[in-house]
Amino acid sequence: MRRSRRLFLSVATAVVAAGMALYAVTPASAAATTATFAKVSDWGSGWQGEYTITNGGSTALNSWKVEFSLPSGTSAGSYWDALLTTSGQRYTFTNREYNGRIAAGQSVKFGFVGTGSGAPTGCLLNGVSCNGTVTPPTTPSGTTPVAKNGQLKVCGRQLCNAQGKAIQLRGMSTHGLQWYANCVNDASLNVLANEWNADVLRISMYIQEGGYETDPAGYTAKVNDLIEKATARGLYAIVDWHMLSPGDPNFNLARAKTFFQQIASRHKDKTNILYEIANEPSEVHWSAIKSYADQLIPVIRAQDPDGVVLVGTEDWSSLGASGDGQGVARIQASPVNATNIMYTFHFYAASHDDYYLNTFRDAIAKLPMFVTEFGTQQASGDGGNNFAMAQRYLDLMQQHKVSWVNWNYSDDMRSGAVFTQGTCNAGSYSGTARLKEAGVWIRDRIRTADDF
Ligand code: IDC
Repeated sequence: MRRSRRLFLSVATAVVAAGMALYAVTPASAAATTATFAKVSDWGSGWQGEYTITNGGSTALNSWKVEFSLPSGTSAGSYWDALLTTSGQRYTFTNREYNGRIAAGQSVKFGFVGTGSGAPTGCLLNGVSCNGTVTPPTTPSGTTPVAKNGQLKVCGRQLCNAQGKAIQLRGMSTHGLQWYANCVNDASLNVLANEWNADVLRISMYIQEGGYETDPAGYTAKVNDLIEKATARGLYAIVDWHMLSPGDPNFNLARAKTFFQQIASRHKDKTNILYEIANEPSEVHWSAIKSYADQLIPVIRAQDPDGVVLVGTEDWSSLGASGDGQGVARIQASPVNATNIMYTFHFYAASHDDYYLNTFRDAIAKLPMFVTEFGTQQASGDGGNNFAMAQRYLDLMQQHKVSWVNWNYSDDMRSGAVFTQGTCNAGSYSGTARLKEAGVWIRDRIRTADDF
C-alpha cells in the first residue's frame, strides 16, 4: 500500500525552494542520465538532503521518478520540488508539474529533510539505477534489434524502423503469466535473445482465469519487470492485454484504462514498447471492438504518443474468418480512429487452412497487419503440427514483411509450448535438447538473419 503525503513545511519555504529549482539548471557533461544524492547540511540528529537529476541523453525527459530506501531509524520529513509517496522505508519522489521536463543536458533538483543518521540506498531513477545507464541514442546503432531499429512506426501498411525502412519482427509469446511466469527469467530470455536471435517478446497477461483482475498491482509489476528484461536485451516488447473470455473487450475497459495508463506512463521514454490492447475479441460485432479501441488508445497516447498500438479483430483475431468472413470489409468501412496502429491476425496452422490464409492475404493488401499469435498445431494449442501449412503463412509474411510472434515460450504440456515439461524448473533453455518438435521448428525460423 502506498500512502500519499504532501507535507510542504510552509508556503514560504516551498515557494523559495521552487523558485531555486526552476532556475537551478546546469549543463551535464556525462552521457548518462543520473540522480545523485548529497547531504547539503547535517546537524547530528538530522540532515538536509538533495537529489540532482541530470538528463545526459539527447532528448528531453518529460517526467521523473526517484525512489530509494532509508534504513530503519531514518526517515524523510518535509520536502520540496517533488511529490512523495511512501511504502514503509521506501520513498518515491516524482516531479511537480513545473519541473517534470528536463531538456537534454540539463538538471533539476529536489530536496528533503532527513531525521536520523542513515542515507538513501537502492536508488532508482525512472526504474533504472540512479548511477545512470546510458540513454539510448536517437540514431540507432549497435547490434540488438532495438539498437538497430529504434522507435517503430506504421508507415503505409508496413511496420517501419526509425530510419523509415519496412521491417519484419519475429519472436515468441510467453504463456499466461499466471501459470508460466517461471519460464521467463534472465536465463531463458538470454537464450531467446542470443541463441534464438528473437526480435520481440510478447508479454501475455491474461485478465481472467486468475490473471490481472485478481491482483492488478502484482500483474502490473510483473509486466514492468519483463519489459525491463526485454529492454535490457534489446528486444521489442508487446504488452499483450490477453482478454479471451468474456469476448467483449468492453467488459474489461475500465481495467484496461488503468493498466495501460500505468504501463504507458512508466515506459513512454523507451523505444521498444508495442501495446496490444485486445488479444482475442469474440462474439462481438466489430463496432464494439472499434468503440473499445477508440476509448483506450487516447489513454495510451496521452502518455506515450508514439507507441505502436495493435488492435484485435473479430472472432478471436481471425479477421472474422471464424465468423461470417466479412471482418476485413467491416474494418475498412469503419477503421479505428487513430494513426500508428495495426490490426492483428492469429492462426493455428492445423486448424486454419486456405480460407484463413486467403482472408489474411486479402487483409495484408488493405490493412496494416501484425500476427501477434500463431501456432503450428490446432487452435487448442495442442495436437499434431502442420508445418507445411505454417510455412505457407510464414512465406507470405516474409514476402510482405508482416511481423509475427509464436505461441508459446513455456514448458506447458501442450505441443505448442516449445519446451518439454519440467524445463523451466530445471532452468536449462539452451540448445535443442529440451525443445518439442514445434520448438525446434520455430527456433530455426526465428534464428535466420533479419533484414533490418
Ligand atoms: C490456451 C493455453 C491453455 C489455456 C487456454 C485457455 O494454451 O493452456 O488453458 O489458452 O486460456 C488462443 C489464445 C491463447 C490460447 C491459445 C491456444 O490467445 O490464450 O492458449 N489460442 O489454445 N487463441 C487461439 C489459440
